[in-house]
Amino acid sequence: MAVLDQLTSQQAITLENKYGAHNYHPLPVVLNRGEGVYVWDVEGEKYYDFLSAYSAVNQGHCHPKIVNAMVQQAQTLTLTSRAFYNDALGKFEKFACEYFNFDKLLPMNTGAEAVETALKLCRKWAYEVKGIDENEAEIIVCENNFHGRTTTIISFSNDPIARKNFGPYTKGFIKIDYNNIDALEETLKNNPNVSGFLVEPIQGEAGVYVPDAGYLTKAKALCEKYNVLFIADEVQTGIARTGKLLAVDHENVKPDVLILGKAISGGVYPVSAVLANDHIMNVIKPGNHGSTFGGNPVAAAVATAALEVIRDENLAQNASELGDLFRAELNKYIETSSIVSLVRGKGLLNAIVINDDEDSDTAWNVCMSLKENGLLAKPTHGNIIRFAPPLVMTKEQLLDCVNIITTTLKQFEV
Ligand code: IF1
Repeated sequence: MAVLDQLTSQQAITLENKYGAHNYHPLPVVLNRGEGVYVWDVEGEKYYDFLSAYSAVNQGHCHPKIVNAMVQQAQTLTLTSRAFYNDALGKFEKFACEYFNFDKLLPMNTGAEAVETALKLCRKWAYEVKGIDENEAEIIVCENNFHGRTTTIISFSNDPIARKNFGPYTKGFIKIDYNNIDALEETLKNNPNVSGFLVEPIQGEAGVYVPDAGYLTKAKALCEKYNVLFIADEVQTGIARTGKLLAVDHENVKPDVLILGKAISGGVYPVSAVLANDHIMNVIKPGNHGSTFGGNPVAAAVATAALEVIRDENLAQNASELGDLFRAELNKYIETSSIVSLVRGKGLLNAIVINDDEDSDTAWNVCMSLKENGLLAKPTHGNIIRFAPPLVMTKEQLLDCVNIITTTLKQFEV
């Protein structure tokens, strides 16, 4: 079979199963086109995308402005490595620093790499600025976190599937309950070697778990009190997804270290970044850190365009309004539903909890039916379904989707 032949869905699935490592369990749909809030499968069926590649495609599929920026740059210069300067990176760094109000940016490619970068930055700051004894620095993380899949990051995960048989694990992390300010204070008080607090402003993988109002503000204040870096992982929550540019903006909290990925490129190209002010970022010196592709000209052009789209199309505002509408409409349905117990989230990062235990396959079956009815979503943790459409959705489209979702759920009521 020639690679360029049009495959049927079943052929494409069979190929992946035979030649690809089995590190995912995808919904059985094979996509080959996307535009805005829609994707199409190889048989031509059209779907609303309610995952947005885990919040990477906030600007909608194949946004012409972002794709055009990529094509233009790709025809001019794609990669120099950081052994030489290129004329795109500095412009992007200035643009992003002004956009997010930080002194400096360190460019990487994937979310996990940006998290690793932030951890290294925090440790070096601990030794060279805070004055912790070498190899003694600790970083506080939260139970049920998701920060990526590198060996260090999975060392402080508590998901057995992500972690088991990948040891030995990296030391230097203390895990505390999420959304528990007393646990944070207690840990800071008892551990003078703590130099950072790494936190997701909303826990995505845990099932879109939104902390109490004030949690992030209080956590930031505690970090200041104990001279500890507040490190916000906004890889999933950032770039307008929750109805503000950053999820920390809901509480006007300014992180010491900001981690961005996914939608900073509109899902067009892998781009991630760590931002911090000079007194922190300046501990990084030549040779300490880097990446062949990090900060390449295509990434710089794509990310600049992606951030422009967020601003020019008021996507944070749209996410906020549509998110309120989505939860209000679903709450109306839930009042009389025997199958869904709640909807939660912020902006267009939402989840419903199915009235079932984590081992049940109801959420998977609901997602299969949603697919039959023209909407793609994926379960997380067995009984939770995440709903995260592109932020370029219109109100009419959202109401159409609410209709698909509630009609589908009704089929599962007993
Ligand atoms: C997968 C979840 C989403 C992230 C945060 C860093 C990263 C992620 C807060 C790493 C990545 C992903 C990756 C994805 C599933 C996914 C996910 F379900 F696990 F939680 F988005 F909802 N920090 N999140 O959420 O970024 O290295 O992947 O670029 O397939 O593993 P990455």
